Amino acid sequence: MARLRVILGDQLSRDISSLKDMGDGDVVLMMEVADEATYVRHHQRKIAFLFSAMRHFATELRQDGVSVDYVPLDAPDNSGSFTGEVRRAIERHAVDGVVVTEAGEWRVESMLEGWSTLLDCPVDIRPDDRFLCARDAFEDVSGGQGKLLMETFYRRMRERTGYLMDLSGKPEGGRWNFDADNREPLPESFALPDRPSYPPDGCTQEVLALVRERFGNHFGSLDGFDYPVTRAQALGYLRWFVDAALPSFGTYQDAMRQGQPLLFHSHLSGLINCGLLSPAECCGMAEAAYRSGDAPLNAVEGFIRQIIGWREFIRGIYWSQMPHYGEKNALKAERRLPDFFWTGQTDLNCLRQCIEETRDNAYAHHIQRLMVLGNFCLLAAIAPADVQEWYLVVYHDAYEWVEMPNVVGMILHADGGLFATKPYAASGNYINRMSDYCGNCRYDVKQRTGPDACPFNYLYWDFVARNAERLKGNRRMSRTYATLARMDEGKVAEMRSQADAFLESLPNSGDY
Ligand code: FAD
Ligand code: DLZ
Ligand code: SF4
Repeated sequence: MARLRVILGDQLSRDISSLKDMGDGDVVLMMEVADEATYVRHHQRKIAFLFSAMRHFATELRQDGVSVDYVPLDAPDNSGSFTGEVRRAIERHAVDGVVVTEAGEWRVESMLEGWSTLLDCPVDIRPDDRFLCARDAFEDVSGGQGKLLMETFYRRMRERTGYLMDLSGKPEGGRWNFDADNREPLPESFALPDRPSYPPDGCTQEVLALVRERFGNHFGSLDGFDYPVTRAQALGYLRWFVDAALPSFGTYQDAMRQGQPLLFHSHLSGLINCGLLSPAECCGMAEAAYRSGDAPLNAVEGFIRQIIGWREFIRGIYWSQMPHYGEKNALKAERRLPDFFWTGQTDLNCLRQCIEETRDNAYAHHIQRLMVLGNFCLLAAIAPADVQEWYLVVYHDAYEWVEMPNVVGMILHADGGLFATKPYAASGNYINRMSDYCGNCRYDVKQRTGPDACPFNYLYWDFVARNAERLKGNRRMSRTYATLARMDEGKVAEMRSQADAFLESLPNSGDY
């Protein structure tokens, strides 16, 4: 019985469940389809990265003797959709069934679930065991029905996986979490390591030309594209990160530096999310560096927490809350996304830097996404649907399962605090402490009102005052509300009216 093994663009792992027990006559189907590139208009670099990684993965499968049917975007008769291509492949290969690993996103999972009826063919949908917490184990690991806390989930994940546990079953170093050691700004003279670069080979150059031709009007730039796109390159990049950047990753995890988008961050998210690297091997290599004395505990614990903690937790939130999670809007945010998110044309230097880096690299690190861009969207009450679309479009690692909870829950508090104990709202003071952006800005981060005042300052107090009814009962906000209560009423009114005027002045055409 021959079966069609379907591999989606974020399933580029040799040991994925859909490739297990391959039999004679089985064919792997991979397809570049216009629907996936355009259901939101993804950043050009994201499309190029994924198509190149897919093409290289197909080549490697063929080198291993696997029969692969690869449908390029410009193939004649390409129907442009997953369902259309699976239908055509079933006809081409006369297979008796389809095998596929569950999809990362609800949207695509619904398609897979419809195939057996629509295509009149048995479809075996298998669990995605590359994740360390299965979808149906999330409720149990996260502690059931009560408040969902990442820290509770993370500790259980440490126990389940054994990462950084000592022989007596206690956390290494006597603490679960070394986050308090990981909030240093970067000293001015601190040297950054040189990153490896992977110049495009012939295959990637063809993909770059295709993307320029078909999606050249999408956001972002392809200039200087040098991502790893093969399994070997991805492994080499992980090795480089663990040896050269991981030792300082923890301490400077929250720092931002103008013109330096990556600092000590791993840049591994895209490689993990598309399957070229497994979360387990990333954590394993990092833990080995700690055990051999090559990386300190605060760095290794911080990195492993991002992966077995945040990444897995976020995925659990997504699947436990879909299909209506994206519609949440607890703070009733209705403003359209300002155009400068697409053009970078703003005189707020922190935003300009983060948007320009996003445009050039399809990357910004976590604190830029959370505390600069996300913080602005929260303070300015940008509609969650607009913010979700922007984050899904602009980052090379963006898939709805990871983007949506980070936007809806983490930055916008639109789910009313399902897992965040308080909104991540901050004034310009935080950005000034963690970056050198303010020194190069036309605004004065110390001023709260007046033409030179940092907009993050008056927007912050406007946000606090506007949401008082909902947030002042939150114990973690009590100091903020006590400060607001002590402020001169006239000063608060001045900040609020300046916030209104500033927000009203932002063009938002809705186009990109
Ligand atoms: P590092 O700082 O080196 O961290 C190591 C790894 O930890 C990452 O590669 C990633 O796999 C994981 N990780 C860290 N934080 C998170 C998190 N909050 N959620 C999930 N995984 C995490 N990450 C995505 O992979 N795709 C997204 O679409 C995405 N959208 C985001 C949107 C917002 C609003 C925010 C605040 C965060 C988002 N993140 C997303 C999480 C995080 O910002 C990125 O994973 C990280 O910046 C990727 O860079 P890195 O690989 O250098 O990460
Ligand atoms: C993101 C993306 C893009 C742009 N193009 C394709 C594609 O042509 N073929 C494909 O198999 N996957 C693509 N992807 C990734 C899918 O969107 C991703 O696999 C699903 O979102 C998972 O649910
Ligand atoms: Fe951003 Fe305000 Fe600093 Fe300017 S002064 S960079 S707007 S935080």
